[in-house]
Amino acid sequence: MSVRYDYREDDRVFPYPRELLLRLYHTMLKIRMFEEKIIEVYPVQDMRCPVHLYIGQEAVAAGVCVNLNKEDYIFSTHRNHGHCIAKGSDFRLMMAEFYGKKTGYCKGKGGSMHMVDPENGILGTSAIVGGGIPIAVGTALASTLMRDGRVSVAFFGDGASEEGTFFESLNFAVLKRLPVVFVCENNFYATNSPISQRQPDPDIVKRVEGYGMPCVQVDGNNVLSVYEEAKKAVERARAGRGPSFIECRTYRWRGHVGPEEDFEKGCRPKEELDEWMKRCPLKNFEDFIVNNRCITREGIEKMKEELAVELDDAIAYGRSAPEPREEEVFDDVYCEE
Ligand SMILES: Cc1ncc(C[n+]2csc(CCOP(=O)(O)OP(=O)(O)O)c2C)c(N)n1
Ligand SMILES: [Mg+2]
Repeated sequence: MSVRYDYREDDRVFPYPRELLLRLYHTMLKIRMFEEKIIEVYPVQDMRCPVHLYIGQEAVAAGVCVNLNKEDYIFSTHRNHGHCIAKGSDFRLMMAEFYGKKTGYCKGKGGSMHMVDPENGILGTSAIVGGGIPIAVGTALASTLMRDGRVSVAFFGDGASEEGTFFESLNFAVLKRLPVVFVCENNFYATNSPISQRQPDPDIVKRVEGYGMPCVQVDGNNVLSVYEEAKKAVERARAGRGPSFIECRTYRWRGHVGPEEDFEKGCRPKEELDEWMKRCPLKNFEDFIVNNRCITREGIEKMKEELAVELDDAIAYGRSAPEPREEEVFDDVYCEE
């Protein structure tokens, strides 16, 4: 990290305002508890869409999105819950979508992988690996032409950084100095393939450097490191100085898809997870803010209790919401006559 954050001044943990630290923590906690709730309810089998859980990666979504305005755009992937929550999506409407209900974000037609929440700048998340990256470049081009001052952020994984669209998007964004931030969450796996078996060099940032934009690799489990780099990138984009690339090194705790762990199936070594769990983005940051007297442990417990109530309410809402009707199946579907 380039800045120190180890002492206090009044209500700041130098140089950060207390309010910012609490907001970052609260966002990560929301994401963690949302995913844990899905793990709890999923075995009942009334939530039928596939879910790709974000536990372990919370610091990336929280650290980036705190720098964005409601109007700014984000694009995400099959693993999108954290990004949507950090950008402001509503628990109830997310859960209703996951239960396939009419009041969900896509009227029950998208499920977890295909979230759309335009009010919060989420024009779409795509399960097509790498699919969101050129679309973010497209909205950034639109923002430049319309001078609307918006920034676009593309979140994607290490696997997506191996798609052709990724490289084409980087080139065009640099060429046109577009207000876009590329955030690659390198969790070292694309489904069950480790990056060591896919790339001669696991540093994604090195492959991007030649495109001529600021590129940085950060500890994706340290929310303040992510925050600092994202802040610079967003400011740069907003000032019309072009795109940036951030590689966030992190790790997903659950299997690629579904609520279970995948170690017993032989997908990855358990020791690897154990190492990453010691670097839990939430727990470590919680200790940091408590030790710096931003909040007490009781204050944290209160936050957790409030979120637990909200999540129970969202599950009840999702379960009891009306089903879409059969005659609505082609509504909002665009096709040539
Ligand atoms: C174009 C395309 N190719 C393959 C797939 C199948 N697929 C779904 S997720 C995934 C892995 C993606 O890995 P990564 O980008 O690292 O994201 P992560 O799951 O680690 O978050 C693959 C290959 C797909 N959905 N789309
Ligand atoms: Mg990955």
